[in-house]
Amino acid sequence: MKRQIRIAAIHDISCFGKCSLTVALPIISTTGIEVSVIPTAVLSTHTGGFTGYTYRDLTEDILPVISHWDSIGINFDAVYTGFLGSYEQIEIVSDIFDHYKEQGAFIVVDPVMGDNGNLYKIFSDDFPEGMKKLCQKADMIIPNITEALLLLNEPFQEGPYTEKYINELLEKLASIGPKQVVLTGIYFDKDKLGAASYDKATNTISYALSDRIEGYYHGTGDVFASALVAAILNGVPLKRTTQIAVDFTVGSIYRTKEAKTDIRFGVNFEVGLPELAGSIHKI
Ligand code: PXL
Repeated sequence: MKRQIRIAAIHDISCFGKCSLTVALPIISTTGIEVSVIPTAVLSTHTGGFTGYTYRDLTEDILPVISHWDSIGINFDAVYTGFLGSYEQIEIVSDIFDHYKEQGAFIVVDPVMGDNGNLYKIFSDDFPEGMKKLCQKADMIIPNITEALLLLNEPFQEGPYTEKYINELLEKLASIGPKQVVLTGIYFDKDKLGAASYDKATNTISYALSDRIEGYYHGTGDVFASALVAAILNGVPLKRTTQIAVDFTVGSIYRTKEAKTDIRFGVNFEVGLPELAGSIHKI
């Protein structure tokens, strides 16, 4: 059997509400990849729409975890980061990137910062600048439109978008540093919604669109990014990877809408896991 791919996922654990590590672990593991985790904080729920959640910051534990791993000779094929709780955590993660890049790890940053034109309330105004520094070190970044415009320090634009606008955004994002950019939340008309990908090496842009399902569902960015990371590390080409991640996310939203689940509770991605694994290993 081939050597198993191993990644380190650095996100918070929101104990209820299906996002960050509670989606990254099952989604990536189901595709045959080993996932080690560095929890950056433990919250009773995510911060989107709940009040009164607990928040235990784990910043002080991050570097000791890495030191222990080093002492037993653990290395990684990739490092995947999402929600980070503070500017200080960004700086620590930046050093972790340097450490694992030296060992040849592929670095993926989902610059989780906001949605619908707004920076999440818990972040200070300098947070996007810090996230941009992380993106400079990444091989791949996965922003939504809000996060892309925060990274580029440009005002939020409502869609529908033109291809020209999206293509320019992709190129500007790639000029920050990453070789591959996947931009979510793009639409050219009101019926279809999806993601665009850009591969700097081949100068290729492609779109992966699906029927739009009305409504905002929490955690879909993490579901999408985790499926994307799973497929790309399993060797699926970027264009197909993006379509797989779109289809998996849309299926998850569809089931959740049908069940009339509270939108804060996260989406039913679990039922789609066998199909995700199948579509990744079919190639
Ligand atoms: O889904 C992104 C995310 C992850 N973790 C926490 C969050 C959010 C978005 O609000 O609050 C704690």
